[in-house]
Amino acid sequence: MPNLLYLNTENTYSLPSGTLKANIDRDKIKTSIVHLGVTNFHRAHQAAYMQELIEKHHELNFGICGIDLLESDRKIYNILKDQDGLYTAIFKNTNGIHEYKIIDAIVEYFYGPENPLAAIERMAQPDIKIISLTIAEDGYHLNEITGEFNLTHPEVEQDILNKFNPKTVFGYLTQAFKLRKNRGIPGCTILSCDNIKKNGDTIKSSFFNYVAKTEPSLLPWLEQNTSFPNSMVDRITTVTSSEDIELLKKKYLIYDQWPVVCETFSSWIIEDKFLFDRPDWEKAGIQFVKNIEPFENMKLRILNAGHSILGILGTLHGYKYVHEVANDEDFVLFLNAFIDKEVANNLVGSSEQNIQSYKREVIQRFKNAHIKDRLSRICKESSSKIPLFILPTTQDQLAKKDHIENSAFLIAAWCKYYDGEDDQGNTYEIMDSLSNQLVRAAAKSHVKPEAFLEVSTIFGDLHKHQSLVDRFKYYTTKLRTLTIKESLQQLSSGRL
Ligand code: CS2
Repeated sequence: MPNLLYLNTENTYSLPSGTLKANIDRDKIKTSIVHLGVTNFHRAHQAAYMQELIEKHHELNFGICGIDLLESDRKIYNILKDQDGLYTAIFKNTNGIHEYKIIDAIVEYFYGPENPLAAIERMAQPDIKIISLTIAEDGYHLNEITGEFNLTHPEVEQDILNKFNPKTVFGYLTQAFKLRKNRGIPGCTILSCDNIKKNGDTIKSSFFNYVAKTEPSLLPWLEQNTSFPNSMVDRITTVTSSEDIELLKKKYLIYDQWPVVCETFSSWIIEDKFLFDRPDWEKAGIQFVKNIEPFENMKLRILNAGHSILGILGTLHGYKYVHEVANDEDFVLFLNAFIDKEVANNLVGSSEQNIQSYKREVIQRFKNAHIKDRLSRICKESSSKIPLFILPTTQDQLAKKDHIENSAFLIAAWCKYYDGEDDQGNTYEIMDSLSNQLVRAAAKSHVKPEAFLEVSTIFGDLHKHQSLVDRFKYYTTKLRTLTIKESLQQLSSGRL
């Protein structure tokens, strides 16, 4: 291929003007945000919002310093270092129209596993006003049943022993804030951007629990010098494929080693309780509210739950992508029924009209064939997702002695998912840190169906609700004799 440009600052000067790269003097961007966990989602969401402020409103005071904490982040760290923090965001809408933009917002980057003290030192510098994070559901080390911080998680225990070589976000935060306090530097805002209910309150409680155990004398200062807004984040961001990399080479002659691919839709709603300055995010369409609960409940219980439902049921059929399942009426009927009969009456603070229009919009977004969102991405770490996205609905319904058929069917389907074979006779990979336990429970359920519901780290005491157990047992047995499509068809026509 002729004259390929490797993406880095110098080479962007050779790009024809008016194409992907805005005309910005990156040296003028000052860092004020540290972001922990430079995931695809962060690159497509928060960094893209910052890009808009930089490009359209000349906001140069809130550049991002990305810090990766996991061994598995080595690849993105190396690439960002190589590309001077630059990467391309590819926005794909439902009509197949793609927009491309080189994102300048990440101006510094550190890699914790290589040099934890350098990362901690950067977090402790006075120019940092916000520490935001996307560490995924399992990064919070919550006990799935109680929702409390799990101080006995092996990584947490390891951090308690090795303060200066932490692995968890809590170990890093503790050391950074200790430095800030000792040096007389003010604290800052910690902004969780993960799909967790009350994500700000959750990170605060986990962090403070960790500090109470490791550095109790720091707690009173932290109480005064930190703030943890809750937020709701939303943009479907897929796993980048080699075709996307090739597309950029072909269309723009750019070699970007890891572009990010997402839908055009984006939303971010935050509680406005920042300790010091924050960017004028309103200018980029971010909404600030007093109470996040109605927004986050709707997002987690409709969109994320909907994803998990299509992910599990679709995988059982043999589909590979979200849009394939979302365009199959048998599956969409089930999703609609779950939302209408079980989710909707637990969404306190949202009108029926809002719920219905949000649901329709979400299903439309799922139908986007151009982003090619893989079911394997959705099903990855389901053991952290189902307890956050689906089971709260089941619990609410049980408490009200209301409809639980769809929950019971879905949990039964999730059990069958761990058999590892789809209805076309193909096997699929199960990527879950609890897969050993869940595969074993699913195997047992062939003889004793309720064995799956008895995995208490996931289901708590759900196995004590006889109405759920009965329906779960019934569906588990049926699902093992019928295909998922047959089961869904029989369920919707009242024959199951
Ligand atoms: C998905 C989310 O991981 C999942 O299961 O539901 O990543 C989803 O795509 C985002 O939350 C969309 O905002």
